[in-house]
Amino acid sequence: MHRSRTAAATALALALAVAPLLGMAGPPGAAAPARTARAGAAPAISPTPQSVRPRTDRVTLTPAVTVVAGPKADAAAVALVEESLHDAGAERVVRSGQAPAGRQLTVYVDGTEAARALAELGAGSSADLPAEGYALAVGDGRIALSGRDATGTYYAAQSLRQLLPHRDHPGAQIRGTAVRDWPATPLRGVIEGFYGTPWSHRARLDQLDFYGAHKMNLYVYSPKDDAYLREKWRDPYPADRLAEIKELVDRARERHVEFTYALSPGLSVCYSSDADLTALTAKFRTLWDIGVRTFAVPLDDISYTDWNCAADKDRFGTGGGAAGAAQAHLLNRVNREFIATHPGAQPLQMVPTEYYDVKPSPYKKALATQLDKDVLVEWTGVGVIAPTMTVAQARQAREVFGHPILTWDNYPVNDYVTNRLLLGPFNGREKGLPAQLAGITANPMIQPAASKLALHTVADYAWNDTAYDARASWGAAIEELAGGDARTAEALRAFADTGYASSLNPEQAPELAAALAEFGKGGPARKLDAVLRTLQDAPGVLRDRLPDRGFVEDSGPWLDAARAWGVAARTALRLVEATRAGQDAEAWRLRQRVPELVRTATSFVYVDMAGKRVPVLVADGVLDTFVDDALAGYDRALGVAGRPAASTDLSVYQDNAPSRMTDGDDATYFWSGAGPAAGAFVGLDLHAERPLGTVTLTMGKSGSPEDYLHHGVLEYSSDHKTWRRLAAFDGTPEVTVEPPAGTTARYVRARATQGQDNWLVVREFAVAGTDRVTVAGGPPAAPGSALRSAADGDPATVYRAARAAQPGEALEFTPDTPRTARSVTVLRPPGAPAGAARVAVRTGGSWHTLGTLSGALSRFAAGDGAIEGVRLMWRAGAAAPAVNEVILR
Ligand code: LOG
Repeated sequence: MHRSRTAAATALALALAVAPLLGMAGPPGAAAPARTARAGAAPAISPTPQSVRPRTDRVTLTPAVTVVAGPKADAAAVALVEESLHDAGAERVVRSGQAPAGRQLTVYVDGTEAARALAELGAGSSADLPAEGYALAVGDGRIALSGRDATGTYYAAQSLRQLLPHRDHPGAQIRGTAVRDWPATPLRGVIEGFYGTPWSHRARLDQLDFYGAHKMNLYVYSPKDDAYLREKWRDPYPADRLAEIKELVDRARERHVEFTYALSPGLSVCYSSDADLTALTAKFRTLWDIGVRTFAVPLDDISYTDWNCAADKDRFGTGGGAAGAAQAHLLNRVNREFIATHPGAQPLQMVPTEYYDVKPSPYKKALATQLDKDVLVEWTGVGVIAPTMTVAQARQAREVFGHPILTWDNYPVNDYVTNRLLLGPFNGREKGLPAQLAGITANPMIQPAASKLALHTVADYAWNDTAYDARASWGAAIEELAGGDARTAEALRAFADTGYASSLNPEQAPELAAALAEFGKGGPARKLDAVLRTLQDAPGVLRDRLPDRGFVEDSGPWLDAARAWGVAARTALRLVEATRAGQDAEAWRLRQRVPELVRTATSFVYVDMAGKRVPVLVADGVLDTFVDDALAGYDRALGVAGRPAASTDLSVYQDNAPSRMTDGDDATYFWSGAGPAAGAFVGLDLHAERPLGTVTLTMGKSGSPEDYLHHGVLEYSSDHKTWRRLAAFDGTPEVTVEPPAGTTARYVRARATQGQDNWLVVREFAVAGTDRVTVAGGPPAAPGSALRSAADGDPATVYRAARAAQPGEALEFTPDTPRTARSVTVLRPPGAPAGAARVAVRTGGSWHTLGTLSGALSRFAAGDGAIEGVRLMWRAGAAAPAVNEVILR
C-alpha cells in the first residue's frame, strides 16, 4: 500500500495506543448532554433547515386529503408526499387538478397554486432560492411545498415527511410552520472508496434510500477491491453485473442522487496511448448507456514515478511535473472527447495522486495549469485522515490545484483500522468550509449500515454547517436509527459511545469515561453499575429491537465484545467494592474471575476479505483501563506489585497483543505489524513508583530470530514524560540490566534508537522487585507453569504441580533477606481444597507451624520475628496442588 496510508494508520494507532497512558481517554470536558426532549416539541427536520418560522395555527389531517400537483412537479416528490400522508393516518389521498370544496386538507406541490399558498403562508417563493432549495409551509388548512428545481421539490417532500406523524387514523394536528431551505454546498454525498470487502448490492440500494432521505445528492461508486474498477479496468462488465449497476443508477435517480461511475486506470494505464483512451471511454460509454451521467477518474494510491509504458517517458519525461502533465493530457481527452460530446454529462471528477496536502509541487502545478478548468479535483484535506479541515486550507487547495475542490473526507472509513467501528460524529470541520467547495464526499466504513450514524452527521454538516453541532447531530442520528423507541435509542447510544474515538474525535467513549471518572471521584457504585449494565444489555436490545437489521449484522463481533466488556467491567466494579470492604475471600474470587472475562471480551474477531481474523476493539483505553486499575488496586491492597501493564506505539500483528510481553509465558509474544521507526517503543507501567530490580527484555523467536530491536535503549520514568537512560543495547535479542541500587520508577520502556525493517517480537519484558523470594521444593511444576509463579508478585500467574504430592514433599519460599511481616497469605485457585498443606514459617532458625490451608484464600498471623522462610507441607496423595501467590505482609 501507499506509504502515506501506512503513516496515517500508524498515527491513529499511536494516538489511540498512548491515549490511556497520557490520560487522554479520561473524563471529557463536556458533561453528557441532556437527552433531546421530544414530547410536545415540533418534530425536527434533519438536516437542520436554513430558516424555520413557526406559525401559531395548526392543520388537521382529514380522512381524505387532496394533492394538487403542478404540471412539472417531480414524480418522486409527489409519490413521497402521498406515502407520507398515508403514514400519517389519511384514509384516502386523491390527486386532483384543484382544491375540493369543504374543509378537506389540500397539499399543493409545485405550480402556481403552491406558489400562491407559500406566499400567503409566509414561506416566500422558491424561485429566488439557490439550486436544490425549497419552500414549505403548513397553515391555514393547507400544506404547500415547492422546489427551486425537481430536487428541491423532492427535498421539500422529505422535510414534510419528517413533519408528519406516524398514525393509523386521521385527525392528527400538525403545527403551522414556514420553512425556507437550501444546501450550503452543491455536492453532498458518499464515495464508496475504501479497501476491503465492497458493499453488497442490497446494501447499496439501502444506502441510496438513506442519501435521498438525508438530502445527499452524490454517490461515487469506487470500491478499491472491485477488480472491474482497477486491475481489470479495461474489461467490459458481464451482463449481470451491468444489470445490477443499472438498478443502482435507477434507484439513485429516483432518490435524486447522482450516481458517479469512477474508473481507476492508474495501475496499468499508458497516458499517451490512443488505445487506452478508447478503452476508458468505451467503458464509460457502456455506463452512459444504462443512464450514468457523472464520471470520475481517480488516480490515488498509484505510483507516479514509474511509467507503465516507454511512450509516456519519451513524451512526458520524468518527475512529478511529468506525471501531472500526463494525467492532464489523458483527462483532457476524456473531458473533450467523451464528457463534452455527451450532452447532459456532468463535470468530470478526478482524484490527484497528491490528494493529501496543499504543498505546492511540480505535480500540482502541472494539474493546475494543464488540466481543463471544469474538472473537479478531489482532496482529502491535510493528511489522508484529516483530524481537522479549515476554510484557509480549502482556499489553499483551490489555489494550489487551480480547480474546484470536492473533498474526499476519509471519515468514517475504517479500512486502515479494521478492528474498529467508527461511530462518532463528523467533527473538526470548520464552519464556512462548504462555501469554499464544489462539495463534500465522505468515504465510509466497510460496514455500510453501521456507517449511517456518521453519515447522518456528514449530511447535516454539508447541508447547513452554520447550524451544525456534532454532539446534537450524533444524538439525532441515534434517535432516527432507533426508530423513535427510547429503549433502543438508549442501547444504541451506549454502544455507539464505545466506538466514538477516531482521528476526528480524540475522546474514546466520552459518556462511559465520564461515568467512570465520576465513580473514581467517589461517586456511587450503584450508578456506575447501572451504566455498565446498560452497556452489557445494549447488544441484546439492539439485536431484538433495532429496525435497521444491517446495522446489527455489520456490528456482530463489536456487539459481542461490548456485552462481554460490560460483564467484565461490572465484575471489576464488584472487585473494587469487595477490596474496599475488606471482603477478602470474595475479592480474591472476583480477582481470579476478571482476567477470564477480559479474555472473552478480547476474543471476538472481524474476518476480513482475505480471511484474516482481526480482534475487535470497543471502548479501548477506557474499559480495559478501568479493569486493569481494579486489578492493580486489589494487588496493591494485598501488598504485591502485580503484573505491569504493557503498551506500545507500534501496530500489532494479528492478535499478538502487547499484554503477551507480561504474561510470564515465554512461548507467547508481542509482535509488531511493522518495522519500528526510530523512537518507537514498548513499555511497562508498574502501576506505582517502586524500586527497580533486574530488568529483562527477551526478543525474537525461533522462526523470526531477527525480529528484535537491533539498536535501542532501556529507559525509566516517574511521569511518562521525563525519561532517564538505564542502558543501551545493540545487536542482541536478550537484554538483562541490573539498575543501580536505589533506582525507582513507575514506567520502564525500550525505545528504538534507529529505524529498522525487521518487525519486533518481545517474548517477555519484566522488572523484578528488589525484595525477591526464591521458590524451591515440589511437586515439580506442570508444563507451561513454573514454581516461581507462586511468589512473582502477580496473583494472576499460578504454579500448578505436575502431579499429586508425595510423602514429605514441601514447597519452600526463601526471601533474599529475612522479612518482618504480620501475616502470611496463601492464594490458590477457586475450589482449592482445605487441608491440602500445613503452613510453617522459620524465624530465629527454627520452624513453627501456623496452621492448615483452608480454601482459596488462607491467612495466618505470622507471630514475632523476621521470617526466614515459609513452607507448604503437602498432604500426600491429595490432588495436584496449585498456588497463585504466597504473600508476606
Ligand atoms: C485511499 C482510500 C482509503 C483511504 C483510507 C484516498 C484518496 N484514497 O491513502 O481508498 O480508503 O486512504 O485508508 C486512501 O483517500 N489512501
